[in-house]
Formats: sequence, structure tokens, C-alpha cells
Amino acid sequence: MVTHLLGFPRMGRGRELKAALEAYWAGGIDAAALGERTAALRLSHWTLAREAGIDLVPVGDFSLYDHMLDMACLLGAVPERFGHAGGEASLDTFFAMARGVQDGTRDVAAMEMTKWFDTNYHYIVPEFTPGQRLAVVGSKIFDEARQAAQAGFAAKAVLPGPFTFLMLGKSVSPGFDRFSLLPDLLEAYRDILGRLGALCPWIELDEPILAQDPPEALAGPFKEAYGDLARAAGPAKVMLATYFGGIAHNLSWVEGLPLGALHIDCVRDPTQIALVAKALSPETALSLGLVDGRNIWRVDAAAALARIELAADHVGAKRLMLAPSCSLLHCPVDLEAESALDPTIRSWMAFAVQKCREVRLLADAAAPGGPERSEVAAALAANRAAWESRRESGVATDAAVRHRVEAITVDMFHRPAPYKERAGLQAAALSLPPVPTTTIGSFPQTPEIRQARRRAKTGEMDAAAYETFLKETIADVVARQEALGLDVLVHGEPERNDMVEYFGERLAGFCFTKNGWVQSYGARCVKPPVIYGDVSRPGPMTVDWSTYAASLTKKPMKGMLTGPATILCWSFVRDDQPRETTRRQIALAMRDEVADLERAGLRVIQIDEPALREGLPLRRKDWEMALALAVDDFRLTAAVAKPETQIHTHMCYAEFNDIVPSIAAMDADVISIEASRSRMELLTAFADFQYPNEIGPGLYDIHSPRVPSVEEMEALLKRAAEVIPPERLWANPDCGLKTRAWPEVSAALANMVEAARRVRAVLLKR
Ligand code: THG
Ligand code: ZN
Repeated sequence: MVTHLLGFPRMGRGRELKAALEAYWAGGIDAAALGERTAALRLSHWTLAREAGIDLVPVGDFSLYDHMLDMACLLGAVPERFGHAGGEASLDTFFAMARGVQDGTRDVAAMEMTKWFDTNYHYIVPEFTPGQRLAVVGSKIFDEARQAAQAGFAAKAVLPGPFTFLMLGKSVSPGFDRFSLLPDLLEAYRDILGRLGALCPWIELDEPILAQDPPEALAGPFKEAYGDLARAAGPAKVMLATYFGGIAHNLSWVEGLPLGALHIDCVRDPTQIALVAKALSPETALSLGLVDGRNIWRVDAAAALARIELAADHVGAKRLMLAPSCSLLHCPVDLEAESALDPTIRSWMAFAVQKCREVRLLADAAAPGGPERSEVAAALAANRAAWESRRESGVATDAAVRHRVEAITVDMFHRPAPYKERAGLQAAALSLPPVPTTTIGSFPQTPEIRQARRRAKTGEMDAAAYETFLKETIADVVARQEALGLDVLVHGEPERNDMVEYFGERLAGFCFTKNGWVQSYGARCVKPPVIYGDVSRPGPMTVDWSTYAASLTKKPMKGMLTGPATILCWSFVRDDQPRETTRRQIALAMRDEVADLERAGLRVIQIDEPALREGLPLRRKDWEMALALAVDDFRLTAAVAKPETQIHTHMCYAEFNDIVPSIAAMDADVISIEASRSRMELLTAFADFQYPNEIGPGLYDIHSPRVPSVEEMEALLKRAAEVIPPERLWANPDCGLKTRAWPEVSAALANMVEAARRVRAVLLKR
């Protein structure tokens, strides 16, 4: 059984890619040095995979920013505003598309960025326009395929498939049907496949949209296109890859296609194996994704081998291939680095390198005579022992938590008064101006803050000195906000690394890696906590910092919490109980924190749920139930607050248009929401639904160092005021400011406050 990967983590064991990118952006290294460093990184990843027993290594999964952006550049889909003259986009044009540009001469907004299916990874959204010419102009994937071949690797080139690429992109001109570009796009893909076919034995086209509900009308074009594509690859075989869900509901799309292989995600949907097997044409191999590419637990080898056997009954063992369920992009690199984890819990885990070995083990164990080989038998025994240890260990269970979940009552989901009544009480308590200004919560994580945190961790700085440092930082942040004239202040979160990590560290049932980085976007990474057991809150988590900050100002101070859906979504979650059960436990823990903050005198509390949307199932038919449960958990967290306490929430980086009713059902008093990259399009959805509570549309994109002008934000606010009643409008950036530096933050917020003042003046005159 041939083993392969759909992708490997790009950053490197020591986040070498991040270092190289940041050095390049800062002018510290040139393009040639960046090229050398990244070539070395690719080589090391292929080597790691091959040494772990992977037969076909992926090429093209590596990117300097994002694989969808790579695809856009390969096809010359560079939006006009970047002033690209045609031909291959330069490195700097590539980064301009990802990050925007602002220098003395140019001020160009970055392309939109949004979440990749239900992951915490962001891709750059391709932009499509009428008459756009799509043809092969890039060379990256061909160069990388040559690099792999020269280094002696059997490689599989990996690309987003044409239908997923179009589907996930957006039409920039209103009313334009981007699928009218399909004929040109397919011709370009055939060209790509022809060229790649001469360079590698396999080419993988990813069509994860098959796990969703793609438009029925595309099924015919899809079949026709893939028939042609398979032929265009010449001597190379074409693998169609699906993941993040089953495709049994779309079997007609793939039935009988002349493919080299079809890959399916058997972790998310093991029940599809027999159905998909029956739909394959006899020459097509079935690639089983049996090792979870989205989580850090060891594979259950016995269960996986039973699935291999089932698949072999249908198509014969010779026609099977094995891989992780999806790209390992969503996993940390190597468990070997994690010396500080509890050894028992660690023995239950596998990271990317270990997952490659698991794929190999399954292939070996499924081969004739495999289990009799002593090293295979020993590895299977170790796998079994780890699972027995996990099933029998008591560390995951907390009886008190389980009782508390069972004792939840209906009234715990309802605020004591409806929004209209609460709004009056809050207005009296907070006395804010019209269109109040605020920020999302975090302020710049300066090098000084990072260094102090590091030194506090290693013990170089003692606890008292660290506390003094944090208090001084908070005092500075509060003073700066007062000087800027913001209305609702925040403490700036200097004590937090990542919001989810911060809460995880203070909750029981979580553990932490030292180096378990996963790419979030570009050079930015997160280190997701691991939830291994029942969740509870041993004590207050944020009250001291928030009350200290509140004591420094007469203005309202917002307490800052993360909601249960987001904590769940951005953690590696235990797979031995339903995710909903884990989320409910988190909601109860966060509810206690809301109560404690209120008791300590905070009158505004924000509970961020940026991940509410991205955590939804891939298929719409499953949304209603999933949303209702997630919204319930937000309400369970918030509803403990008194009517006069103002509950805020914040969401970002996803399409929210289709879930506005659920956002309303959360019943937060105020929501701040990302809207600047999509140029306020989102607000129409809120207006159409007649969203009943207050909204702060994000007025500028914090992912770019660009400082928006007063006029620009004033225009956005005015547009917002046309669709949202001005008395329910807030002004804020579209996300937290931790990734930015003070000069641009101060400049942007000063402009934002001025924009709000101007709009306010107009409103008051009316
Ligand atoms: N936390 C987690 N996931 C997230 C976000 C988050 N997903 C969506 C969104 N926010 C992504 N945004 C960011 C913004 C900044 C960083 C990461 C994700 C970031 N990371 C640091 C870096 O890569 O240098 C490292 C973080 C650290 O020092 O702990 O700046 O907020 N979970
Ligand atoms: Zn945000």
C-alpha cells in the first residue's frame, strides 16, 4: 500500500519559515536568502516524511504565505489595484496581495482573508472579475517539483482543484458569475497538469468542497472537467482529494471518473468507505485518510486496520493507498520536542512526524505477513497499550463537573430582562456618547512585553517584578486610551500570550505544549491547548487585572473573556466524548468568571466568539442544530449577568451573512464584527434581518500596518449608519491590536476617534 501525505506543516520545527519571512519583510535578508532558507526547509520536510515511511512526499503544499494565494499567482489572478503588468508576479507583489502596501507612494488594501473550512487556518480569497484572463504565468510549483525530483524524492504535486478554487474565491463585480471563467480556468489547469506530469509521478487536486453542498449544477461540468484533467496529466496519475467530511452525498460527482486515485477522509466519516468504493472505476485507487490530520491523538490502530480490511474487501488491497485524513498543516511538527508534557498524556499523542509513522505502521500491519514482523507487532502493541492507558486513566473524569452539567436549568440560558429594557439601564449606568468608540481588547504585544513574559517563565524575572511590569504596562495602555479619547477602555491584555492559551492555562482539564505551533496565517502561528479531561475553573482568571485597570480610570473598563465555542474550536479537543459535552463544561466555567467580574464592579464584559461560525459542520443541513447548541452555550455563559451589565461579543474572519439570526439569538448587547476587508458588505445582512441589538462594524483591517485615514473611516461609518440605526452603532477596529506596533495603532485609533466625532456631529444636528 503506497503511503502519502496531502501536506506537511510549513513553518518548520523551530518556526524557521516565520523567522525567514519576518527577516525578509524587515529588510534583514534579501530574496535570494529567503529562497535558500525555504528550499532547505522543504528539503528537510521531505526528508522527515520519507524517513518516517512516506512513499510519496507532497510538493506545492509549502507556501510563503498561503496555498490559495499561490494558486492565484500561478494563474496570474492578481487584482488590478496591485498594478501588476502581467507575467509572473514578483515576490513583492505576492506579499503585497497578502499584506497590502502603504508607503510614500502607494496605499493598497490587502486581499480578503478568511477561514479555511472549519479550521483555524486563514486563506487569501481569490478575486474574480469579468474578462479576467487566467493562464499559467507562475513557476513556483514547477520549480519545487524539480527540486524534489533532483533530490531523489518520489513526489506528488498538490494543488487546490479548479472547482474549490473558484468556489472559495469571490466575484468582485456585483452580479458577476465567476463560474463563467471555468472554461479558461480548466484550460489553464490542463496546461499545469501537462507540465507537472513531466516532473512528478502523481498530481493531487484538492476538492474539499465535495464535503460541503456545492451547487448541483456543477456536477456535470465537474465530471467532464476531471475526465479531461486526468488525461491532460500524461504519464502522471491524478488523485482527487477530499477531506474535512464525507462525500457520500455527492457520489454522482465522482462516480466512474478515470482517476489515478480518490482520497477520502475516514476520520470525519468512516461510514463512506463502502459507498465510495462502489462508485470508483476499476482503475482508480482508493486513498484512505485514517490518521487524523486535525488532532493530536494517536490513531486507534485496531479500528483503522478494521477499516482497511473493509475497504480491501471492496476494492482489493492492491488498490488501496494510505494517508492522514487531510494535510498535516493543522498539526504541530514533532512530539519529540515536548519533554514537559505529563508522560502519560503525552503517550496518547502523535504530531505530524509521528502521524507519518502511524500511516507507515498501518500500511505495514495491513500487508500480508505484516503483523508477524517483530517491529510491526511491537509498534501495534505499543499503540494498543497507549489506548488502554487512555481508556482506563481516571485523569479525564471529574464527577463534580458532570453533576453540574446535569443540573443546568432552562432559566440559566436567559438574561433577566430583554435587550430593550437592558439598553435603557445600561445607557443610564454608562452614559456613553452616540457612536461610542472602543477597541476589541488587545493592544500591541511589544518586544518588551514578550521578553518580560519569557523571563518570567524561565524564572529570570521574579513574580513580583513581573506583576509590577504588567501593572505599569496596563497603566500606560489606559493612559494612552484616555489621551486618544476612546469611550470604553480595555486593559490591553499584556498578561496574555494567546487568548485561548491563557484561559486554557487557568482551567482544569487542559494541558500545554512547549512548541506545538500551528500556522494561523502568513507568519503568524498559534499554540492550541490540549483538552484531555473534564473542564472546570479552579478560581478567578481575569478579575485582578480587570479591576486594577478599572481603578485607573473613570471611563467604563471592559472585562475580556473568550467564549466557549472559541475555546473549543481553537483547542485540540478530546475525541473520547462529543465536542458539545466539552463545550458545555467550558461554558459553565466561563459563566463563573462573568459572575466574578460583575461582582468585582466591571459594568462591561466582552465574551469573544470569533470562532462561532468556523466551527460549524460543513453541510448546511447540520447547521441549525449545531448553531442552536453553540448559541445556547454562549447564553449560558452570559446570562448570569445583571441587566445593567453590558455584554459585548466579537467575531471575525468568516462569512457571517448566513448566520445573522443565530448571532441575534446570542442576545449580546453589543457585537463588534469584522467588516472592513469586505467593505461593509456584511452590514447589509444585519440590516436585512433587522438585527435588534448594537453593532460595531470593524472600521479598519488590523492585519495590515496600513493606517486608514479619517475620511476613509468616516465614509465607512456613514455607510454603516445608513443601514444600522445610528443609536445602535459603535466604532471600533475589526480585531484585537496585539500584532501591531504602537505608532500605527495610535495613528489609526486617533483617526478612528476623529471619524466617530465627525459622524456624531452630523447625527446630533439631525
Ligand atoms: N488565537 C487563536 N486562534 C486565532 C486567533 C487567536 N485564530 C484566529 C485569529 N486569532 C488569528 N490571529 C492571530 C493573530 C496573531 C497571532 C496569531 C493568530 C500571533 N501569533 C504569534 C506569532 O506567530 O508570532 C505567537 C503568539 C504567542 O506569542 O503566543 O501573533 O487570537 N488561538
Ligand atoms: Zn477578531
